[in-house]
Order: sequence, then C-alpha cells, then structure tokens
Amino acid sequence: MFINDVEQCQWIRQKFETPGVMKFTNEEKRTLLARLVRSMRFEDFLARKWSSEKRFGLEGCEVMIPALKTIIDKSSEMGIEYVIMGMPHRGRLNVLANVIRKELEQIFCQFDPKLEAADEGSGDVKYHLGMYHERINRATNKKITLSLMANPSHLEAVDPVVQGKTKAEQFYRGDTAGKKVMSILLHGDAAFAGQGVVYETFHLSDLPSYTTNGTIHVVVNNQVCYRRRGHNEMDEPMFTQPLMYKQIHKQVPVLKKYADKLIADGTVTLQEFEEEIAKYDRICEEAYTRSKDNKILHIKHWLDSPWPGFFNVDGEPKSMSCPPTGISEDLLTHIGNVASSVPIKDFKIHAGLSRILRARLEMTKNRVVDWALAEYMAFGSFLKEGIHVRLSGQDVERGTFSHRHHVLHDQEVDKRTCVPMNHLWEQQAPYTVCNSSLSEYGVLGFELGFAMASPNALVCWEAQFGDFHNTAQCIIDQFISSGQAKWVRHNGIVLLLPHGMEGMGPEHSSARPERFLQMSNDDSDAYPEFTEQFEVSQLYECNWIVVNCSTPANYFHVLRRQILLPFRKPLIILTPKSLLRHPEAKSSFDEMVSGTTFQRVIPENGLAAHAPHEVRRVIFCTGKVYYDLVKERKNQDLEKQVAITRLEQISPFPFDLLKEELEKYPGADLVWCQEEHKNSGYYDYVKPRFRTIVNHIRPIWYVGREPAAAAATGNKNTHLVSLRRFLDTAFNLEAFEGKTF
Ligand SMILES: Cc1ncc(C[n+]2csc(CCOP(=O)(O)OP(=O)(O)O)c2C)c(N)n1
Repeated sequence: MFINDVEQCQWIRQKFETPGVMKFTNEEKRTLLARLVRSMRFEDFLARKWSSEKRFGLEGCEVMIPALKTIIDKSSEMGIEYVIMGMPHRGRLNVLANVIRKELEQIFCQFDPKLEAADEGSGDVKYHLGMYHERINRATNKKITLSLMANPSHLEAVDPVVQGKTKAEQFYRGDTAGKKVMSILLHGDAAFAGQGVVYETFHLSDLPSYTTNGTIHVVVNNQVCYRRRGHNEMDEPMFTQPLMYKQIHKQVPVLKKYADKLIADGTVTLQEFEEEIAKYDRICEEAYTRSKDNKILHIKHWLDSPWPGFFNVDGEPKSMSCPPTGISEDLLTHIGNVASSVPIKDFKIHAGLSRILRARLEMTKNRVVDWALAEYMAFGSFLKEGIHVRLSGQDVERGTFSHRHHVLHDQEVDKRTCVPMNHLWEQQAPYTVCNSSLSEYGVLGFELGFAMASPNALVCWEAQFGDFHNTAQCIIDQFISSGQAKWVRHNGIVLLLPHGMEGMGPEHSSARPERFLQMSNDDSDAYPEFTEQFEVSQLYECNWIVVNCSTPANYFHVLRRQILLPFRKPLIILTPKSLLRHPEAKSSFDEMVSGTTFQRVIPENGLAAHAPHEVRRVIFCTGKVYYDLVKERKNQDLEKQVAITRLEQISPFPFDLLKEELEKYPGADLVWCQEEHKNSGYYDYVKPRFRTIVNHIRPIWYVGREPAAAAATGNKNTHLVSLRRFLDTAFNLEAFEGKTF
C-alpha cells in the first residue's frame, strides 16, 4: 500500500527497520516457542481425531497464533481492556482455543455429529460461531475481554460489523480516543484484495461517528506463508497446483525449524521442548475425554455479545407482553417545542429552516404531527428514558427529502452546528445522528454491529432511497434475516427504507418489500392459535418485522414498540417520500398519548364500517396507495359500498385482526390493492395468508400494476396511466364477476 504521509513512513521505518529491533530475549523466545507448540499441536490433534472433517486448519501459517497473542499482550500493557475480533474460517478454531481460550471440550464437542442443539434456531457450522470471554492476560496480569464476532462464509462481510460493535463499546464506555477498546481484523490475502467491503470499511475510519481510532489488520498472506493442505482438509491442491505443492510438501514446519534453532543456540533443551509438546497434547486429550460427557450443544455458549440483565437466567425474554407505546401529552408538547426551536444563543439558521420550525411549532400547538415530528417524538422520548438513539445513513441529518433537519447549521459561522434533540432534558441519553459515507454494505454492517453491543439503544440505518439497500444484500441475508437463527443473537436494528411509486423511474421507487417478505419465516399455510399473547409471541417467533405505516402516529408507535418489546428483532420500515408532506398524512396527539399503541391493522372506520352487510368490496392495502384509494372512492361516491382496510404490519401477518375484518364483511368481495407491480410489492406474501384465513373458500383478487422486469417506469405518463387503470379496477364492482379463482 502506498503511504504518502511522511510521519507514518518514519514510524514504520523506526519500528521495523531499526537494526536489532526484531531481536528477542531468551524469555520471549521460549514464550514464542510454547505458543507455536500450541498452535501446531492443536491442528495436529484435530487432524488425528477427525481426519475426515473440515476444520479450515492453520497449517502453513501457524505463526499467526503467537503473533495475535503478542498483539493482545502489548495492547493490554498499553491499557486496552476489550479486543473485538473478526476473522475468516481459516485458523478460527485455533484462535478460539489458543487466543481467546475457549474451553477445548466446547470446541471438540462441536465435532460430535450426535449432539443435539439445545437452542432455538437452525444453528451454524462450528467455524462461524462467535465467542465472548473475559480472562486475565498472563503477560500483564490485567483483565481483558476478548470477543470474536460470529460471521457467515461471505469473506470480509464481518469487517464493518466488527467496527460497529467496537465503536459502540467505545461509545458506551466514553472511550473517545479508543484507548480501552480496539478491534483486530484478520484477512486472507485474496479476500482482502478482492472484496469491496474491505475498502468500504476502511473508508469509515476518518468519519467521527464511525471511526474506531484504528484497527489492527492481519493479512494471512499465502504469498509469504502457505496453505499446507489447500483450501481445506478435504481438498487436493495437487490437482491444480502440482509444482507449487511439491515444494510446499518439502517445507519443514515452522515449529520444527524454530525449535531446532532454539535448541542449537541453547535457549531450550530438546527435553524441555518435548515436555512442552507432551504437556499440550495431554491437555487436548483430557479435554477430548471431557467433551464426550457433553450431551447437548448450547449455541448460547457461543454468543459474541451477551446482554447482561436483559433476558432471564435461562436466556429467555422476561415477559411475553409489550406495554402501550403512547407517551404523555406533556412529553409530546415538550419535544414538539424543542423540535421547533434553536436551543443555543446567537445561532442564525437559514430562513427556509425558520419556516419549517415555525410550522412545527404550529403543529405542536394544534396537537398534530407530520412524519418528521412523529419521528422526533419517538426518538426524543427514548432519550428521556436513557435509551441511546443513533440514526445513520447518507444525508440523514437533514433527511434526503429535506424534512428532518436534526442538525442545524449556523449561517454565519462555518461548521457551527446544533442538535436540538440533545437539548431536550438536562439528564438524557445522547442522540447520535450522522451522515455516513456513500456506502450501504459497509455502513449497514457497521450499524448492525453497533446494535449488537447493547439492547438499550435504538439503532437506525436509513437508505437514501430504499432501492439502494440491495448493495448491502449480504448484510441483510447473512446477518439481519438469519442472524438469530444461526447464532441465537438478537438484534433490534431498524432499517428505514424510503419507498413509493411516484413516477421517479426504475430506481428511487421501490425498496423491494417482496424480498423482505419472501425471507420472512411466518408460515403462510398454518392457521395460528389466537392466544392472548398472540401479537407479541408472533413477533418473538419471527425473524424480522416488516411494516409500512400509513400515519405518522403509527410510525411513532412502531419505533417505540421496538424498544418496549422484551426482546429484540430487526425492524424493516418502508418509509414515505411524498407522504412526508401530504396534507392528509398527519396524526393527532390523541393517537399518541399514554394508553395508545401501534395498530397492526387500521380497519375501515367510515360509512362502510357502519353498515358492513351492505359493503360490496373490501380493499386491503398498505402504505401510500391508501390515500389514492380514499380519494378515488370519494370521487366515485362509493363510500358505503367499498371498505378500505390498511395493513400496517405486513409481517408477521396479523392473522387475528384480518380474520375479524374479513368476517365483518360477509357479502363483500376481497381485493388486495397495491401500487407496485404484481411480481413485486406484497401480493405474493399476503395472498396465501388471506386464503388461509378464509379456508380457501373466498378469492382475494389482485388490483395493481402488471408484472414487470424493472421496479418502476421512467416515464411519468406511463406511471399515471397505470395508476388510473388500477384505480378504475379497484372501484369497478363488476370487475371480478364470473371470474374463477
Ligand atoms: C464473498 C465470498 N466469495 C467466495 C467465497 C468462497 N471462498 C472461500 S475461501 C476462498 C479463498 C480465500 O482466499 P484467501 O482470502 O487468500 O484466504 P485463504 O487462502 O487463507 O483461505 C473463497 C474464494 C467466500 N467464502 N466468500
């Protein structure tokens, strides 16, 4: 890597090129040898006991173990208390055993195919699991915590997650300079060079709300060392690299080379060396015997970030209920007033912003909120309760749609800013709002890692437009959707994904809700049992929650619910664009005060609901299209004949509430209406679930745009024509007559 900073070049020269700098004392040499013994004999032991199992051994680069241990000793000496690590599969078990010091029997029992998993979830292979361990560092006698993050096969994907978790641990300790918590990332040379997320992660290092004040990167470089057995133990590298592997097989292992040298120069005797080997082999054998006593496999023992006190002693949620999410009128008013003000003196804001703040004040007086104010109320209320709130993403401080303005900029003093949210109360949790670099994969991974550190924080990542989340697909698939199933790891991250068909073109339109819904694990065909705890236990069972709120109040509630739930689940919110300023899309304080809650379904409550037997059609919909439908129904004077019911929580599917709605309108035909194309949006998800509720005897008709390859048209006229067409169908009460289903 080219470095053009003279100071950095000098530092490297001094540390690495001063003559004699690599000389060790005899004591250091003996420690190095002992550590190499462990590194080498651990792999040998696994190879002997489980000769036909993949373990991604370290052979060829055994020196990594003493290297890591030296880094940790030195860090502990310099005051580091917590090291967070991320690494690929190669050598991972060895790192767990010899660096982190996971009990050997816990590692060995992972090789027993008969062990039953005792935890919920699907589990993961042994070389992906995470680990958290507090111990005394032998070199310094100081306490040190080591955590290895669980990761998927996708090389380097864990890098930003490690950085986010490190940042959070620094943040919650007030370790602003990174003197107590640090991260180490290990890389293979091919992955390091080839995976773009490495650079996305590097790029975060200079941003104040993302920097971890330096990371130690260790590249396991096969150009310098080698892989003795190819990609893994089942591989035959001679197929493709015959000449190189002839050379590799001739290599004397590093342990033998180093031991010979130390024996020759008298640092150790042959007997001492052999005793060291025998001692470690014995440790392995004894642990192996103990591992056979393990009958059950607890993935819970492999958590990288325990949350002390959050769950009960068995690791279960303390309850299966959620209190109402509303807050007092006084709180709403107070937050509204601060959100409308400039809480520091002599601070000149832009005239356009003054108008926005005046409008907020007016809304607060009138006891109403728009989207931005509802969000303010939710965030602000948490701060009072000591819950840290972090909002990260491109341009989130102002808001992509210039609606948020959480950071005010002095128009006369360069870089002078004010965050009113941090001036709500004298004693409050901090609010972090931060514009990220132009990255999705790296930044979403970072926020996910941040959210792992503590359950008492609301961590939100907002995509500039929902479309762009797909460049972070690996974080979504490998961590957010499946993380709990694989690693028993809860995570309450919130994804805010601006979504809506507004004639803006193939991009800037769809956050691809269908992808999230397709990965939701609630069963479309199973008719659930409606117990008293159905709402919360359904949330507990699911892998994530997908919502599309049609009112600011409901957005407020769903954010509040995220923290009031007795467990954590990722929350995917399809957020609005044009609705941010839609005059109808406002909510009264009445919908947010104490005692009110999130509404999973908002039933029709107009004329149609008063005489349900006369209703000819119930249109179910979600999100923005509701406003188009209501307007069109009025235009066509069909308010008695057509009911419109909003699905606010799409997944897990509110079977209970929708059943009630369906039963209320026995004579109506049932329509699902969406503005998205038929092969996107929600239809494929909701259809089988509606059919399960009606026991397959009533059809649920589709109204919306035709299937399409691109998410949206780039032609405004085509957009409007297709809107007109599906609204016509939605209110054509004969549209489905005579059709079979
Ligand atoms: C993103 C991703 N692409 C492909 C793979 C498949 N894969 C597993 S190991 C590996 C080679 C890694 O090479 P290198 O980074 O040099 O590490 P090492 O050789 O030390 O294992 C590949 C391509 C993967 N795990 N992740």
